Amino acid sequence: MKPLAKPTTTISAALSCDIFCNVIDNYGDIGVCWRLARQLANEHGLQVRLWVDDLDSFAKLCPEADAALETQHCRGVEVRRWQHDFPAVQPADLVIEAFACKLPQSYIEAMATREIKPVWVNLEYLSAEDWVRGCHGLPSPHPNLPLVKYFFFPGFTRQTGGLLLERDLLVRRDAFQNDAAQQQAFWRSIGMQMPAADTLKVSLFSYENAALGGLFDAWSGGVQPVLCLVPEGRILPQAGQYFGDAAPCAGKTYSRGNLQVRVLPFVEQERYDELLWACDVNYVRGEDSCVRAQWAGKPFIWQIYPQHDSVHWDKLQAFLNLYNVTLGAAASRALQELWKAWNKESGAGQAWPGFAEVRGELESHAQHWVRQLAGNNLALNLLDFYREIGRMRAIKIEGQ
Ligand code: TRH
Repeated sequence: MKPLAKPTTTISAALSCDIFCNVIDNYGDIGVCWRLARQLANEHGLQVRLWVDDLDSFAKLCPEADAALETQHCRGVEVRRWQHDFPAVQPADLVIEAFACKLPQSYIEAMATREIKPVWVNLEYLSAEDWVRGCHGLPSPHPNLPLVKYFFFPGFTRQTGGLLLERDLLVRRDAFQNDAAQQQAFWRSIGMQMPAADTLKVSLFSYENAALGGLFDAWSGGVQPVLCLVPEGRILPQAGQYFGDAAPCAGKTYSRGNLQVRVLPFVEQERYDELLWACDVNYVRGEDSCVRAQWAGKPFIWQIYPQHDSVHWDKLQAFLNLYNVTLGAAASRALQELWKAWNKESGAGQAWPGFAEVRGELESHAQHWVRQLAGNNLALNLLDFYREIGRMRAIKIEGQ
């Protein structure tokens, strides 16, 4: 693997950052914010305060956290409960509102009173759609305060803000994949022996999906043994139902034909990567797990977060268009068929054999894709953006 590009930005340890996270549902909002907070604090030396309005969700990703506390320190980050009565605090130098959550009015007013105004960024959802590159970095002046908010879009091309990637992630991934002892330790940690070499290992993190039974049928009736690892969550009742169990829970194992299903506990965020690295194929969903599956360099199937107006189909197709550019025609067709069947919740069992047939090509492609993306690091881009805004402001003041 090629070494990653050297960080282009060094920021003084005194730089402070407030990240605001409103948990809408599931774990994606807090998943992204928590990952970014740790990176800014631990890799770039920022003083990070993470304001979260749902500490129970946060504690799932970071089990050492105490959801009852108003203030706590976790992994180098100050984690604060974000509640209605917002305390009078000094706003940070860099203010990140995640996914257009609404900042407290008192905080916005306090930002406006700072002599050097904070760099205020709205970190948007990830999308591969073309319009993103035109909107990345755009300013939005506040209607009546001397403040400007900037749109910062993650993405897959150089014209966007890139993706969250820890500095050592790919090195740790490679070390894990080349070390049988680390892999054995992983399997032991989930209460299992290392599976036989001919077993296909699949992780399945997904929303409810009516196509699950068909997929399980394809695996149970297939020629290759399949071990499917299902983290506790929204798909679990359906997985249990398939095996006639109304109370599936972590630790249970089910078998039918050539399929074995094991239910896993929801693990802390850092450990989820190991699950992706240990498997041959990963089913992921939403936003953050989808990015992690890409860093794993393995074939994956993405269940996109469904939106009422069906705009998620455009988003899915935009990603497929980009991802499939350098993929052979047969592999591209097989991948699209399974992804679309899984997202339509119909026909995933029929689409599976085609996908399994091109798995080797999909795996090389997945590794090539990682190399293509790895130099475009969101945290570094964000810090470069911060510096650039500061530089532009200085020029403007000098020119006045
Ligand atoms: O949970 P998600 O579906 O999250 C979201 C939200 O619904 C959000 O509102 C929506 O806008 C967004 O999707 C698109 O999927 P996501 O983004 O993959 O987040 C899951 C997080 O949980 C991710 O950080 C990985 C983590 N995780 C663990 O930490 N441990 C686990 O065992 C598993 C399975 C996941």
